[in-house]
Amino acid sequence: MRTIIALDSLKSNKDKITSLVERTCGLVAGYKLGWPNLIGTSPPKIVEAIKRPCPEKLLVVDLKLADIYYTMKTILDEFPDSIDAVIAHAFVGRRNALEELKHYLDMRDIRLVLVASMSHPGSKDVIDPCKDKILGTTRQIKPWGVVAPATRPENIRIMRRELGPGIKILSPGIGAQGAEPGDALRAGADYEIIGRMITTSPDPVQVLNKIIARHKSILNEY
Ligand code: O7M
Repeated sequence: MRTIIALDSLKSNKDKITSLVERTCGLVAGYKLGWPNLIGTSPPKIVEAIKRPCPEKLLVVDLKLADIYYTMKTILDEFPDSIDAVIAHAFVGRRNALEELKHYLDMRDIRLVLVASMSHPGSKDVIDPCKDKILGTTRQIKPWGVVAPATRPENIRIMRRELGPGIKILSPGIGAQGAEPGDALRAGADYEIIGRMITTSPDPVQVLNKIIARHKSILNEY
């Protein structure tokens, strides 16, 4: 299972989230919860809406943290230990930020994922030109994973080559943003983060089955 469903379009509607999770739990690697799901509710409630029906799959909390350590920790203290991974921006750097964040998450047995490159064209303006510094910071922090875009598979190839096989690559940009399911896996990603293509479909299970068939055929090629 290589798909992580981004739940954004369901906002903080716990019934809709639980219903989608119940139908798709056996077909995915996990779920990604973001700010659109958290506004107007409390973190434990929305986490429970996913973890109760599907406790064994990854729950990635995408806060795109980009702050001093104290503030990042204060936000994360609101989340239960049942979350599996947290996403932060790599560009905040190590000292009084990612180093302490990694230590804090290690203590809670929660994995860290750093944003290394983004799927939208604006990533080329500021983030991508800092690639070498982002890679250097990533090597020092040793997160569980990084985010790199399916819309620019060459960036996934660079991350895989530079970071080696030990770091997971999570890749968004499929469907609504233009890349095809399997594009990121073919470039070396471990997981594809897919949102609207699944969550706004009248038949999410059928869409997922097609994605799984595509993933299988691509993984068989390699
Ligand atoms: O498939 P979509 O476009 O409906 O959703 C994509 C999800 O991936 C959505 O939750 C975005 O916030 C997220 N995302 C990107 O689209 N681009 C990025 O560069 C990074 C992310 C992301 O998940 O960062 C952690």
